[in-house]
Amino acid sequence: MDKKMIFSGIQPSGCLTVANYIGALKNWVKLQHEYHCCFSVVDLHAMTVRQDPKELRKRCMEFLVQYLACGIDPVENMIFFQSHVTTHSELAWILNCSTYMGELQRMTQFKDKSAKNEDNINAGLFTYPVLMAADILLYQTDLVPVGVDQKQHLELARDIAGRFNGIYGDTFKVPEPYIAEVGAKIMSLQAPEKKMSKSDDNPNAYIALLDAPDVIVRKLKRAVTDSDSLVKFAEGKDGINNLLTIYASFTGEKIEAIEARFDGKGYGDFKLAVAEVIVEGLRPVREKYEDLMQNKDYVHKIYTESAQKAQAISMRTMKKVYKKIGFVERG
Ligand code: ATP
Ligand code: LTN
Repeated sequence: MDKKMIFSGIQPSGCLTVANYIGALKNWVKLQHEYHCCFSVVDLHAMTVRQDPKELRKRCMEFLVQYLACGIDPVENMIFFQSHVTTHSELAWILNCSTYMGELQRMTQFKDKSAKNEDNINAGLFTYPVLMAADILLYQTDLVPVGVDQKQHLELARDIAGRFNGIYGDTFKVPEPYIAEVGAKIMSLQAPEKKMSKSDDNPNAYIALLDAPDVIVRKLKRAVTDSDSLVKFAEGKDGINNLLTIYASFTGEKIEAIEARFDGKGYGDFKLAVAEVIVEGLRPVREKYEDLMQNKDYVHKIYTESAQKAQAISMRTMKKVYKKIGFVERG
């Protein structure tokens, strides 16, 4: 039987962090052999906030290379830039006409991002989840591995698919989220009641995948914790809970086992140990990244061939959609 389908993407804003790694990339790597996967650098989504063109182009490439450096296998999976596959924008328009303003007004990411970008609350920021629905539905996706912050967008994608299918007949597969039990919401190192975000203005709030080991140690030492000294997962200890979660995600250990190991030790020792598991966990990523950045032809081949495949696969859905809604068939 054919493998089931996965689609996921990350927008090229800021720099990839351990939160993106734990919440998304690590799960992509885990699921990539069991499923047929599309992993995209969703550059069209990045346009919803102002970008410097030169910077954006550079960052898009760095993101794609980091996907590969994390261990995504480009032979078995498709890895491409969203803008290279024209069907994403095409389907987004159609789905825009099947989505209600009220649904989009409820999206918490829209509310958060409009508060942060008061001078640029553009229509794209508002319809962002519709483009995300198009990304997913184009490939008849079964499963979408994301962090918990994307759950609401995914529910909207399911609603849009269900509504469209109800009106026009079976067209889209209704996708399921894949949200890991541990690490679905990694918190900021500086304000642990807020999620870690890759475009945080304060670089001490996150660990970037490409941070040097001494930078990782320094950021961990500065991480905000609490005033007692127990390394224990508990209510009111957001900072320590977060560090325990990061440690557990990198080592695969249970939280209780980590607590037992650090019983009687202070936060200083624990923070250094967290830094060490991150440094070791990211070492192969950093090394592979450096290597791939020297190999631009190889990377070019991967994203070009992947985009061609993705265009062909998604075109099948597009044809079906145009037929169902009553457009005249292309000659
Ligand atoms: P930005 O700050 O630029 O909005 P972000 O850090 O929120 O970015 P996204 O591009 O929105 O990152 O998300 C990429 C993927 O990483 C998504 O699957 C998202 O759910 C996941 N993710 C983002 N932040 C976290 C987090 N703090 N913990 C776990 N997963 C996360
Ligand atoms: N909105 C997502 C990025 C994204 C995405 C997708 C994730 C765009 N299209 C399709 C999964 C599937 C975010 O993380 N901000």
